[in-house]
Amino acid sequence: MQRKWWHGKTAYQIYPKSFCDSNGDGIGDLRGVISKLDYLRELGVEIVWLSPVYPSPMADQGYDISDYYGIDPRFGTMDDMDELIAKARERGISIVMDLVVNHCSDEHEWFRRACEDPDGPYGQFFYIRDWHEGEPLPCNWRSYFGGPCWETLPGHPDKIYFHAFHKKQPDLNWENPKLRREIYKMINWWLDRGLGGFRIDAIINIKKLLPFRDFPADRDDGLCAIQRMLAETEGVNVFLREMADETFCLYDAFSVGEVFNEKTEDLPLIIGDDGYFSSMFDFSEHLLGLDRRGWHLSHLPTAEEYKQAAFAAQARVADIGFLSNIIENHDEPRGVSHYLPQGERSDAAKKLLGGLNFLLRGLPFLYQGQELGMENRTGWTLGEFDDVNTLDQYEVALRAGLTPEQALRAVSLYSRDNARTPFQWDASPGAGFTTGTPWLPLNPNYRELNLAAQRGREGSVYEFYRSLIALRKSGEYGETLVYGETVPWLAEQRNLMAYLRRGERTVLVAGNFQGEPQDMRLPAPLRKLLLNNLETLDADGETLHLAPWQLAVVEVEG
Ligand code: TEU
Ligand code: CA
Repeated sequence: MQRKWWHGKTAYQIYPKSFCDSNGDGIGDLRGVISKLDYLRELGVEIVWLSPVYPSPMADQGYDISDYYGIDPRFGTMDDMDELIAKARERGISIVMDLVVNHCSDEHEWFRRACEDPDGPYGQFFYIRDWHEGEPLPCNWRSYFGGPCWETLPGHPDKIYFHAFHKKQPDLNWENPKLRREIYKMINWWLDRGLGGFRIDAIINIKKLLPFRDFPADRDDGLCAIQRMLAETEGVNVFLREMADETFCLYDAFSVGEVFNEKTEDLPLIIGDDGYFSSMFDFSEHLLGLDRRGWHLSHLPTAEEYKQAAFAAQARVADIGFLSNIIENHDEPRGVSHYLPQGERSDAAKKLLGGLNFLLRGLPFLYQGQELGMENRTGWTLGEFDDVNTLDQYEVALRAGLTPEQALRAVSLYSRDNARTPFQWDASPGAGFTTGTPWLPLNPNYRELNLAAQRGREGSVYEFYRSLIALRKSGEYGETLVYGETVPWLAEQRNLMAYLRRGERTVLVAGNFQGEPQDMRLPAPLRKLLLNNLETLDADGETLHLAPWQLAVVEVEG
């Protein structure tokens, strides 16, 4: 496998709206991010992915972009962005932006012009069809945020346009070479500004199954999940290859795809040596227990399910390329509230989950606050939710017959807003995030759970993450942890998640994924203890006696 400049780095996702507010308006901003660059360096991250900061009406929190060449005034100015890129670079950090090109905002100039003249050139930038009241829609696909994928074109009662997400996010027509050229031009404009690369949003959706057609309904709304069409669609690889050749490859830029529903045989095309993306997220753990019929029918994953999914993903990719490994992002509940049993909030368990994920082969991505062990917010009321997805799922649950209380409980477990509550810097009012009123309520646990309480405190979750990052960067073990193969160890032993990373050296990662002690046979004699989430480790010649939630990282004889 070819070596790449980013392989040995740790990446970190910032959700700008909730990271640090510099001017007291309750909304995080770029000057806030700049003020925390030294913090990010101290943590050890070297790639920072910023969720969208472009001008946006915020129907989907910036994932509805009305100008690809600007910065939303809520977040700052283009000068702030340039300063951020430059100051980050001085600290050895590459800035990666979000590339949202499956759709734009209905307030983007392209869409406005398409509405003015649907038969003109900008009409071809979207999927616009003729339609009359009473006729069936071109297809019965359900948009990700609920309801049909079709909406009346403003000003044209006899025309409709396609949107895979919110109706304020019209899909761009990638079949049109003019549109594709506009996108590539914009990507290169940003790369010329010194950007390290992009995280590429919802990208598998850019190829539509054409002509549009129906699938059997999967709920009583007569619609069918849009993912169903993705399974039948061919040809997305052609667009993405072209995009890479025209943009990322010219700059040796980093690119990580938000790829769902990929076909195994396509993995080399996607993330192989000459793949069109540097990396792609591993969502196999995230998908565990999710029921497409609604969050209220979903179940939380068990330790065994988590382990098997992670091992399967590692085996599937093996040495084809690098997955990007996460326990959470801005679309998911907090990993520690999702993958650990309900109510389990010990630091040991949080470190176990984080360490098991971080040390897998691939590129580790942390999501802001993960390094503190931030948790789902509890006690949500309906009115406190901002996220469109959550509000839709609440309706879905009500329609399925749940009481309002049951529906609220169900969506509280899965809401994307759990990850979007402000970063907990300290115990002051506003959590050090803002001097004003935060745009989304804080998690009330910020008084105890915050950076100030953990920084420099031996044994804190934060210091544990710093050690993980340092170990992966170390001269002695870096090579093994970055490039070594992953070999599951005793995969059948219940609630034990253990694996070897085998490279120059052999490192054993052994996690007791339960609240009871558990013994584990060693694959080879112990050489050295590298990391431990508890104070002591009980081992004899052949066995590790793991305490509840214990994670031990040890070098063994190779
Ligand atoms: O998410 C794409 C995506 O596939 C979502 O349906 C995701 O599965 C869902 O949010 C989970 O609840 C990306 C962004 O990450 C997300 O924030 C945006 O809302 C979406 O694209 C539209 O741009
Ligand atoms: Ca602000």
